[in-house]
Amino acid sequence: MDMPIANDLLFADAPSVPVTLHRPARTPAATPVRWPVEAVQALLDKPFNELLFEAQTVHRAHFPEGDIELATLLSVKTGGCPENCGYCPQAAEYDTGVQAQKLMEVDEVVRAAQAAKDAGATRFCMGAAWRAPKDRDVEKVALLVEAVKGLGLQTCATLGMLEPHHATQLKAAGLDYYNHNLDTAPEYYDDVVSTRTYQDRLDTLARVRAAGISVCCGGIVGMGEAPVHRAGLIAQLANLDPYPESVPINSLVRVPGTPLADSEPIDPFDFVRMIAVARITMPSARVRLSAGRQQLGEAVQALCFMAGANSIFYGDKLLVTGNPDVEADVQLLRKLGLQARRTSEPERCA
Ligand code: SAM
Ligand code: DTB
Ligand code: SF4
Repeated sequence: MDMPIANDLLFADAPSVPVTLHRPARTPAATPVRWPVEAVQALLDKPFNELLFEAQTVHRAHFPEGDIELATLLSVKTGGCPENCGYCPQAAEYDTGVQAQKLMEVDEVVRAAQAAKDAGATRFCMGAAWRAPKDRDVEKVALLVEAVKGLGLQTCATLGMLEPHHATQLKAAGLDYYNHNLDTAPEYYDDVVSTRTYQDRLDTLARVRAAGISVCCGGIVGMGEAPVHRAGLIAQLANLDPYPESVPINSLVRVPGTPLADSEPIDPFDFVRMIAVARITMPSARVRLSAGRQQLGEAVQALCFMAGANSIFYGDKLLVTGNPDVEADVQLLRKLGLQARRTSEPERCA
């Protein structure tokens, strides 16, 4: 079982804020924490240009210049979810106008994946609005994964909490990545969702790792969290061992009907700071500029690329909400002299 460890037990210079890191119980007390929350906070607090310079220096040392991964999302099972994530339009208990749909058939998914590939995507992520899939769900998703993999795309799925045998089955079907976000710092988690715990998320991530699937794990900002919670989220991600291969940073899409619909939007510069700090603390990860790009505008997105973002969700739709048009993204990359990654070969963290 994992134990929350108070920061003031981990660090000699105890912080003034009660922020905890959830660490596996087997972690010896003396094991140094790679990224204490204070160190992450100090990065977030740096003068903007200095932070961007540092992030870009790290980025250039780890990735080819101007290379952007295009990942396309498809909601393969939509709505009707029993969880109560305060940000999510697919939770059954919120009146958001989302029509629940059952799991899609293989041929429909293959058509969408082929279209994504033809448009230049190299990764295809299938999302399902489940708390946790049942055995029969995983069997069906395994067929989807196998078919999408057969097209030569990198495969990713996000299906909720997994049992160990589910992860093994998905790996055998050809799943390259599993997306399971920590969403925010442990301290703010209960304000956002109460139908599962932070530890539930960490357990699934450990099962995904153990099955040999690469981890895609990030979070959401703009949910009314305090700056220290943003630092706490990054510290949590960066201290995973190893840290995730993909780190989606989402800006909340405020969907009417969800409890967080009236959240104060994040200051765009603070969003760019999150990207920069993700890049510095997780140098080899694909840092994905994820949900919320429609609200960011081109100039802020350009700053995000400068800060180390090297992946985007590409396609007119996220899961149920909108995303910039493909044509607009192609133009944006062209204007900025960025190139879409062409290969679907796997990448590993250095
Ligand atoms: N049900 C599965 C789960 O929660 O892990 C998979 C699908 S869920 C929609 C995937 C992720 O989408 C969530 O963990 C959350 O980070 C992100 N997400 C959902 N609604 C969002 C919103 N309105 N704005 C930004 N990100 C959102
Ligand atoms: C992630 O971090 N963001 C994506 C993906 N992983 C699954 C989902 C964003 C969802 C935005 C709201 C919606 O369209 O449902
Ligand atoms: Fe369900 Fe996932 Fe939405 Fe939460 S984020 S309500 S688990 S679909």
